[in-house]
Amino acid sequence: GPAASSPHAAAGEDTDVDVVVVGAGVAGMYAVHRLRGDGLTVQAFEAGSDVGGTWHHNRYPGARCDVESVDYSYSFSDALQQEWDWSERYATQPEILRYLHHVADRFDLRRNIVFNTRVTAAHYDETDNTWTVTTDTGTSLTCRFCVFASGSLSAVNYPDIPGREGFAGTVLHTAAWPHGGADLADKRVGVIGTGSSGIQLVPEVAREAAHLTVFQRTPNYSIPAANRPTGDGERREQKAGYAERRRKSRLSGGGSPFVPHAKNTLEVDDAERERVYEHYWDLGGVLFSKAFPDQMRNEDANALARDFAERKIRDVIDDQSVADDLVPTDHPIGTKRIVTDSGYFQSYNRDNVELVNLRRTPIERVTPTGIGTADGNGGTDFHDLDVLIFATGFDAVTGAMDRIDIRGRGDRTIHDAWADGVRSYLGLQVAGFPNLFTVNGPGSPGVLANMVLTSEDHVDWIAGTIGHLRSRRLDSIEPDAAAEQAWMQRCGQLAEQTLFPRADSWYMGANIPGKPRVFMLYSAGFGKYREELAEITDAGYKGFEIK
Ligand code: N01
Repeated sequence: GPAASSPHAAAGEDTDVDVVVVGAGVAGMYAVHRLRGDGLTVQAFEAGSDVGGTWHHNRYPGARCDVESVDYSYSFSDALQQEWDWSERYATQPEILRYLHHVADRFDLRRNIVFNTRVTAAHYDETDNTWTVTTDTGTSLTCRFCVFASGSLSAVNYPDIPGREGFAGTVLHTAAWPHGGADLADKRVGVIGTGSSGIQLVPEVAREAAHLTVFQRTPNYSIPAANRPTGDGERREQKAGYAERRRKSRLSGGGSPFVPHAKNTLEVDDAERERVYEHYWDLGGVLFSKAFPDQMRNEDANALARDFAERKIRDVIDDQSVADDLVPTDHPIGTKRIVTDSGYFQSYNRDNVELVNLRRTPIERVTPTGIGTADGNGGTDFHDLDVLIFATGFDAVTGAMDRIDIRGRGDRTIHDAWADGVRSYLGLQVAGFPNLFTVNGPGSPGVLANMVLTSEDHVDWIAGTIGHLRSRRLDSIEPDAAAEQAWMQRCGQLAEQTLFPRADSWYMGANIPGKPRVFMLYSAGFGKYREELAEITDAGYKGFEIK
């Protein structure tokens, strides 16, 4: 087994390995590299058949990242930064996965990762301060530290729709897409869900399928990616300026080198406002959230941004009665993640694409041959389908860990610890779970920022903290319950200053029935978070108990 091949790091260590890393996506891969480089013995487990996490599983046509590739890439090695060439501004999933495979090869990461193996349990033993990690292949090994790099958007959500199991055609989920691809040519395809995944997928399916029915519960804001190939000159410039680009990103709110306009929405005249909106719209995708500093805080400001977006959306749709159903009406723009698309709304101008508004005509059930929706007159409309695609998202931020039997002090499970609302100190540790670390955990900027940089930051902090303990011959670190509570309160207060709590979003846990409604992230920005984390650490790990 993996344990046998791992030499003990230091005399007197009584565990199989120093660290177990859960997950080999962007965060887990770097954790293996960094912790191993610090002289620790590391064993990673990955449920997928290879590295890549999100980019390994989400292979649906049209999948791309909504952060520019030049930013959504590792910064830990300048040689890596300089040698890798991105072909376009927003790379496709296959290119991002190729990059991650390149990283795994270049740094020889796979030798510390066991694939096709899902961690099912992690139990803390108080008597000897060790963790025992168990997997679905029967492996069980002990370690001093656990690093959960299990992802913020990895626990796949299938909605509980009556009859779902009985569909006789092909069932797919965007986040568990078949590796050989799916044959949609000349098929009647249904897509449930119009979040980022659904909206990226729709134009691709529309081109391929005989007929596409989109089942939309909530219309979403989506902004063209403004994607384009990266030219040689641009690439040279980007590489020459990488250090400065990274420096700006680390000071920014979202982890990429973009800042909002200098003035607030309501401080500029109509002409200037329109110019600023056009500029940020043209930058593409989520960057529109950053047009004005007050856009995510002030409802009147947000309403003006919504008006602009609505005009843009209506502009590209031929039939304005279809546009009526596609224009979002129930949430401020940006409070659900703005989607980055390539021709989404235009898809509805095609003869083979049909929109079903589930607010008006809800799904009644899935049948063996398709989906039945209420027809509005007490009857049922049947939509015949060969393929049914769930683009219904994830149990976000907490779901991956919540599904694992994680037990800390007193045999308390993480599920119990989070039952009344998620708790974490800094998104890095949970009280009662000594030496267990989370990467991009709840209470950190996580998915609100560029996940490659946030992952590197968290892994570096974890490695630094383990180094701190070892050099002082200390055994364990965990947050004080009081510090944790204060931190979550602060996250809640920060969120209250924004419009985020106004949407039924996965940020709020609202997409999962029964999940506590809490804004799960730190919303004051990546740069501000880094500052706070550094202050706390430099003040001798304030709020942590170290023994
Ligand atoms: O998931 P989602 P996603 N009946 O939860 C609908 C990142 N990402 O996979 O809004 C009918 O956003 C649900 O409807 P509603 C990105 O951060 C990025 O699309 O709950 N419909 C919604 O429309 C993103 O935000 C990219 O009313 C049901 C959809 O399913 C995050 O991942 C690409 C339903 C789910 O949307 C998640 O995106 C992909 C039901 N019972 C993902 N249940 C990039 O571009 C759910 N829905 C980088």
